[in-house]
Amino acid sequence: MNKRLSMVGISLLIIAVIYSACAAPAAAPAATPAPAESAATAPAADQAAAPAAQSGSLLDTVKSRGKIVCGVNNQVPGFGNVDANGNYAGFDVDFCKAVAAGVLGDAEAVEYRYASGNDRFTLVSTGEVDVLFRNSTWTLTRDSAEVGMEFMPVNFYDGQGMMVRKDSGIKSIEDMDGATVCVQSGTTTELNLADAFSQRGLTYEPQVFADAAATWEGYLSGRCDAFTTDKSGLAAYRATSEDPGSHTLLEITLSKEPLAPLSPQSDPQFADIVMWVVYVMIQAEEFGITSANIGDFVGSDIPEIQRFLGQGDNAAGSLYGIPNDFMVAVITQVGNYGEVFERHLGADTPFGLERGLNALWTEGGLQYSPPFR
Ligand SMILES: N[C@@H](CCC(=O)N[C@@H](CS)C(=O)NCC(=O)O)C(=O)O
Repeated sequence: MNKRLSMVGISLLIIAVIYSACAAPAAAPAATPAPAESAATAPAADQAAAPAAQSGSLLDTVKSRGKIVCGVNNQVPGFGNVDANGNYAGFDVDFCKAVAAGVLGDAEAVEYRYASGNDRFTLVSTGEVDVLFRNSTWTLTRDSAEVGMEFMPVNFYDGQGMMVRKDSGIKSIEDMDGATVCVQSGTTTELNLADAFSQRGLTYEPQVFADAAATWEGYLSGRCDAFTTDKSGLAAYRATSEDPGSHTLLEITLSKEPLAPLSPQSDPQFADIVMWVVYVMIQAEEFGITSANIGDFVGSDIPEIQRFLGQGDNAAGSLYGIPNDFMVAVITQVGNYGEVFERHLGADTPFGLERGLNALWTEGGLQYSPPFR
């Protein structure tokens, strides 16, 4: 990525100032006025722990620890959730596994850490997690050096939606003047909501909660006329609700929500590794390489495939301090992008999401990998 700054000390100092200036503990549930722009980027005051001491590279730390620490959601079925067996599972969780497979050769070598809406960025900037895969929107302010995080390629293109009860009679935002809306703190959602109503000259009353489950409960219990978040989150909550047919999504997308992984800005090499692991999954789908058929490709005599899989004397993973053929472990143990999408979100899941913007560029979508050359 571009911002290879070596100003870690300065950045951490600035972060410390942000912490003390933006003490906004998340109390749930509590109605609040429209949020300030800084709300989504400011690390929560209760997370102002000293940065984790890191000597050497993050890659060295991960190798000697023998696992990666991956920040994830545990409240969004399909993306990041704890399954009936107590295991983390979902689309984002599989990307944690892919990084572990690529770096350590073992997709299970992951320590999961729940990252809430309010503490997720602090966990990254202080190095408490090596990487964060948690439906987090890439924005200018979040990406700034002051916050100390590096965004990697978008693994899910999303947009904000609005859910209402079918019998409410609400058909559009214009029908919502004076409505009460359940929304989660520390999110872009909260900020976009304020924009959506003010741009239309409408009023609304936000009911702000600290996590997704409480926000959803607030809506279900009738405290709000509507529930707003990323459309992926709305699909997840509606599909797993008791009566999915009683809720409807307004036909509007309020924002762009490019959801992307993050890692500490202090270690560009590790950020690059995460980036190329994501691209491996996208490129593998473009080549038609899956977890089931990768054996047919490993010995290929096609130069492009040899380069992609780090075969022969092609330098690949070795340039980053990981196994030259790290892609083989990623694809074998986790699968390509399309496999992961279908496994957790596709037609055979309760969510039945279409690929849409998340189709490959060759299929009219936005998922595109730079060349492995
Ligand atoms: N993409 C938006 C919203 C992400 C978000 O936090 N969504 C909520 C509602 S689905 C969520 O995941 N909550 C989970 C939690 O609180 O643990 C952002 O980055 O701010």
